Amino acid sequence: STPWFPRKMVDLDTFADKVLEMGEELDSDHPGAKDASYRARRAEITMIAKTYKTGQPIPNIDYTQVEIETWAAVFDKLTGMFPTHACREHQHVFPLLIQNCGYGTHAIPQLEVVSKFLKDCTGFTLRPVMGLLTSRDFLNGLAFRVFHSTQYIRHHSSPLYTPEPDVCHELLGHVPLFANPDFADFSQEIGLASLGASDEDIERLATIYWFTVEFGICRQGDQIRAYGAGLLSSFGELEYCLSDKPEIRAFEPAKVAQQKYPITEYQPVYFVAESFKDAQMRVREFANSCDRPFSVRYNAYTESIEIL
Ligand code: H2B
Ligand code: FE
Repeated sequence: STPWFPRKMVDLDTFADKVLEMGEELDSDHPGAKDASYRARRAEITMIAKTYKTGQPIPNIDYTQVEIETWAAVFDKLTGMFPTHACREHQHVFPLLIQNCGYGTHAIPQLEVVSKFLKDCTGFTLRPVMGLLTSRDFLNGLAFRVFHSTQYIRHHSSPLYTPEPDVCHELLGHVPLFANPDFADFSQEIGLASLGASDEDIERLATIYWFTVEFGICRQGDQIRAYGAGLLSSFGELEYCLSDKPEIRAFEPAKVAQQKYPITEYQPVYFVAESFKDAQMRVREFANSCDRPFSVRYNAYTESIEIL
């Protein structure tokens, strides 16, 4: 039988309190685990995600000076590398985010402003989330052009490290790409394939997501550049991924889906996309090979899924 899946945008409201780990408690190896005031601050911020409902504006956060300094440290390091390491789509959008969304060293951009900007560019919107969702829930959101975004920031003790997504990762890594129409189509394609998919197919799609949206690299003329958010938000791995150390293979979804990967170390293997359009067509082909007794289409007028 087909697993339940969201049919309407409002169905995403049911994901809010289904977070995996680190929603409210932190792992013992998290840099903020022993800092009671950090944990209290997080609880305050994740409250927004816990009670958020479709269609509401995302409340702004009054970020503290310490939080802004953490952001500034990450922002400075990464923006210094973007011109030589980020793909052209990321570089095209970044100045627009500075102009329109308050990107800069002196403030952490607000999700509501960024969400409105993305909506104008590609129809993508952000939804605040308390922590990690299951792969199924997270990918299902993409079918609606909804990206679940954390709103809290990493612990100030190690600004260049985080074991989980935080606003730096979302805003500097993911957001610029979701403003690109081809990348938005590509991401939604993975989301649509995940609706009602078997657990095995969810695992395969999550692996494809990992090697593209998180750790993807792409060919750009005679160069290779990063487009994955895990790379674009990691000072160390952004340098490493374009060095001669890792292995680089062509992006073929059926093969990518089988690839094992570490989550706490740099990736030993990356897959290079020829373009987002090409990657989207390949994922669509892959999705057609998955066993699902129906196909789906997103109706943007009604914000709902049609079953074909
Ligand atoms: N949840 C959240 N909140 N952010 C993510 O980036 C994320 C997630 N990634 N759940 C998912 C899992 C990803 O690793 C794949 C789809 O499993
Ligand atoms: Fe991410």
